[in-house]
Amino acid sequence: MEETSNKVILFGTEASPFARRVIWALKLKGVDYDYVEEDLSNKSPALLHYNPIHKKVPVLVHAGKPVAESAVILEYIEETWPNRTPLLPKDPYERAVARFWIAYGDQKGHVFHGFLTCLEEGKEQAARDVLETFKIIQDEALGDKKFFGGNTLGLVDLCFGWLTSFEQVERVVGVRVLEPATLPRLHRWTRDFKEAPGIKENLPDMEAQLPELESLRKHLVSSKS
Ligand SMILES: N[C@@H](CCC(=O)N[C@@H](CS)C(=O)NCC(=O)O)C(=O)O
Repeated sequence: MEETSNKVILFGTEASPFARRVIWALKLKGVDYDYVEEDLSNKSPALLHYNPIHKKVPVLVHAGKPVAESAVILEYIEETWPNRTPLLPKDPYERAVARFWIAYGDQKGHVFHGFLTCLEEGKEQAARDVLETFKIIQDEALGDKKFFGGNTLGLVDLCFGWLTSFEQVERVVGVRVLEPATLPRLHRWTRDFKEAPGIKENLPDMEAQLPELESLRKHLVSSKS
């Protein structure tokens, strides 16, 4: 029965930036879905069944069929519900540019991970590396536009949406990087993004995640040294 219905189910966690992108896309598109909050220390049989390769969230199940990997899920959502709040430009070249920046952000995951897990002596270098990446995102991807695609939100914004929680990461690490003085346009974008309809009502409660983020940093740092 479930296999043939058009039911949409999302497996995620509150703190996952990858799952959050998908939540925002579904909300902006007005797609009804059931949400399953996973415990990543005790993954459900359903998650392991639907994502046997990576065993990670998010997974979107539509009409009984699973789609994994957040960037792939976003494209699937855009192609399945193209007319409800388009999230990719119509022009093929502009679509290619959007895909380039989504891939760029994901390829730079190690820089952000390096910041979260830096040891005391590596803090300055880790902060410089993040700043350099943020500058590229600000100057080359965002430019003078309000959002990455222009005046309205798109998939690139959703993929960089986790930057709105970077302040909590900075607090846990003890260094500030994304500040108005150094990155004025990217900082302004984080404020506009947080205020945008569809996003504002669906932001993660990152203050509540602070203790978890603290212990994640401690765990990652201790397994490094
Ligand atoms: N490339 C994946 C990354 C997903 C990912 O790293 N998910 C994390 C949570 S933020 C996870 O499920 N981790 C569980 C694990 O690694 O076992 C995507 O874009 O969906």
